[in-house]
Amino acid sequence: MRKSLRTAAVLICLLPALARTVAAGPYQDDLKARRARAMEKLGTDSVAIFWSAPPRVYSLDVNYEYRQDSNLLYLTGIDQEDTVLLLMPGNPAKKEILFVREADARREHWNGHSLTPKEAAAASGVETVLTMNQFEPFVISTFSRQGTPSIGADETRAFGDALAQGRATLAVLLDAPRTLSDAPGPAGQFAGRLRDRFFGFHVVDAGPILAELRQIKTPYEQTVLRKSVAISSDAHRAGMRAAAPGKWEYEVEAAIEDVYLRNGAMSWGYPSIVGSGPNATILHYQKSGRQMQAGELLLVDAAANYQGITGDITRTYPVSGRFSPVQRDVYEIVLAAQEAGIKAARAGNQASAIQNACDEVLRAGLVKLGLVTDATGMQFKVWATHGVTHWIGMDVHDVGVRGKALAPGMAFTIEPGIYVREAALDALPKTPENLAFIERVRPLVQKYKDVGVRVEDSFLLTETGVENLSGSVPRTIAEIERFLSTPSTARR
Ligand SMILES: [Mn+2]
Repeated sequence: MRKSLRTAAVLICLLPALARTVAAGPYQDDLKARRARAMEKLGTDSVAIFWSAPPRVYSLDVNYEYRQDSNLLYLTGIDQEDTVLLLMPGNPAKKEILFVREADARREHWNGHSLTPKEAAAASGVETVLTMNQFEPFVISTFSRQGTPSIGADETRAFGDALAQGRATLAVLLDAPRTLSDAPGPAGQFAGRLRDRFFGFHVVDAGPILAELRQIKTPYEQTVLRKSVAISSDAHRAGMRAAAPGKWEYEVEAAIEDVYLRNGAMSWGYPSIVGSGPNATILHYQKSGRQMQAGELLLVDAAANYQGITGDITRTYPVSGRFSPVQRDVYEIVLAAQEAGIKAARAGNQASAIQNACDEVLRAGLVKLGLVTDATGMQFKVWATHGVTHWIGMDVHDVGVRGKALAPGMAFTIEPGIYVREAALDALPKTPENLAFIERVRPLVQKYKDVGVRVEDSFLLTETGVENLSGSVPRTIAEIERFLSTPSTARR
């Protein structure tokens, strides 16, 4: 009796300490605020369910490095398999419920520690954490309006009333079907099974709500983004130091990714693109298997995933340290296009204003080089083949609301490029106009053949204007040539 009293006293002392670990710091505060904003948009008649990503097989019994679902990571910060977040904005107290996998000594011996509910609560700031074996019973009791003993029978009453009145909503992340015969994804299938058994609700896609939230970076996310892009910028400078005639593309890739890991990045944000000579004209070249030759350009598109946020940076530079006149011609157009894009990146403008500003410079420049004969139309897209801006964040091509005007907190790239590939002419439909065009530009294509240039930086729009987060990586011809001519040990 005495002993158990003492235990009780110890427990009482521990409780306030526990409560403190549940709101552990600025990251947890930010995660809470993200969930609160999501719940505000979901409304009190809804329940939203977010699942962790499944593990992906690399080969046989080896998996790829685990990559958490971006939306779950955005809402919880939990980078662990078998995790589900359930939001019930109508509950009086327990609006957020996290489910994590049960302890398993054998699995943890092989694969490492799993977060206990207490640890998951501290990491995410979600106060109510249950184990995965309670997930289905929780959902069934909620949708059958039986009350949910695991969090208190009264908690889910508002949702039960909404179900009874036929106005409840189930929000999950639905994949856009490519064809009507495509099976829905796991979340869609789960929603379908619930609809087969229960009534009074309709299913909505939570994707647009998350896209809208993720498009505006919180101050906490902005700090992480700055750090992430700073690591990637260091990595690009290390790559520039590693490039030289006779070196292999993979040596540059190794120098870049070395910087990621040394600075505590989780991984790359996307596989590094390191393309020399003709490979510079392959947009997603990933083999990094070629030996660089003197006189060629090297195009490097690479960025780290640091704490779940990735920037996006591309630099193109001469392997021998100096641009040839032909390379310089193309580089100057691309750089001028990027400058025009940066000027258009103002709050209130559409993202399409950036695209249009870049396009105008690219088109005029290509006309001047003779690679384009039509000074007004879209012919220049033969050489400037991709869009010049996209959102960045948890995903390198991050989610956002189409058509929403640029606003403080938005982060994006500006990345014009020109790629002169002889094969691009062969791919044109053989119309009389195209045949005339091919005839006229053929000699210029010979002159500029295999020149691929992209200049890409990561930008953040703030209250004071647009900020180039990767501006420390040499970018102008003068900056690049100066950097590459400085002895390696002195280049920083
Ligand atoms: Mn990009």
